[in-house]
Amino acid sequence: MSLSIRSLALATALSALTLPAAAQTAWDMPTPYGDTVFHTQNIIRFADDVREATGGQLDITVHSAGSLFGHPEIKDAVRRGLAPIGEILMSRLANENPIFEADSIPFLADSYADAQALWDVSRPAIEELLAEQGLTLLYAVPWPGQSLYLNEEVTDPAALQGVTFRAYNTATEQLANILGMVPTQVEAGDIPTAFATGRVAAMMTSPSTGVSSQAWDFTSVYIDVNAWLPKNVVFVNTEAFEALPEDQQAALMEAAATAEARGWEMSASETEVQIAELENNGMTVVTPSEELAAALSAAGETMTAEWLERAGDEGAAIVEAYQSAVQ
Ligand code: PCA
Repeated sequence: MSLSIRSLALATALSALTLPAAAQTAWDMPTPYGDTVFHTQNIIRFADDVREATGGQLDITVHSAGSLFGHPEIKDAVRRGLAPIGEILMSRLANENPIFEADSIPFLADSYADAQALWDVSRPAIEELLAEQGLTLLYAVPWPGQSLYLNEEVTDPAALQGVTFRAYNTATEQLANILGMVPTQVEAGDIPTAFATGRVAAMMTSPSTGVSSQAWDFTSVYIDVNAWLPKNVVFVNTEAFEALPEDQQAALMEAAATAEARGWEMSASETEVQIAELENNGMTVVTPSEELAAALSAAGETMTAEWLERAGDEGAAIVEAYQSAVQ
């Protein structure tokens, strides 16, 4: 070998050796909802932002629709480090602490301004609860307001008695029980099958999930109740986070703040669009009758009282801080 070829070979070998130091970190990110859902779209942009800000060094691959871990498994998978980062519906953690489901109490915070105020006052407690499990909160984004999907227009709340109902957390289960409905837990991706096989006949969810599950195929009436705005949270395994170089940690946090602001805007701006989409596909869009509105608001009051009992002093402090913020 000539000297120059030899030094070229040496240089190549050396650069191969130095590669691992600059190697990228590849993170798999399990999420529960489908690719067309705005939350997932926002996460895909978040991953793009992180990739760009780190010059490709932190590369997050989004595994949507429960394809890597099912929704019920995602939090533990991230806690145990099986996946470094993930997303869930926050109120799914209500069995751990009622603070996680404050955003699922009907009519406590039913506008974007109120939902923002509730998030501002509950965020520190949520951060702390997650930190105790080795998780670092990145951001939270609400779904549009939750409304009723039925097969016929209901004006008298008595007509809900005995109707089978698709629930997605303990709060929706509790609400169904108060209204005399029969709840069954069904993941968002399984909604069409649950209706098609007759397991459920009604649900309460956002216009976003109504559209992504093509609710017009199995329900005909959308009652615009707009009762609460439950949030998805994105969090990272704290050890995995701390293992990143500091500039990447900062880039991740910055992309998270951007994703939070963008997600709230996406949520608000798609509410009307998705209700129109339900209507365009043949659903009847109505406002609740006075009787139905009264029954739902009474259910909300019962649920607020029961939640305050469960959530103790910490819950009371959050609700007080919230109420003085929105006054
Ligand atoms: N969509 C999710 C949670 C709340 C919402 O609007 C679902 O129905 O499962």
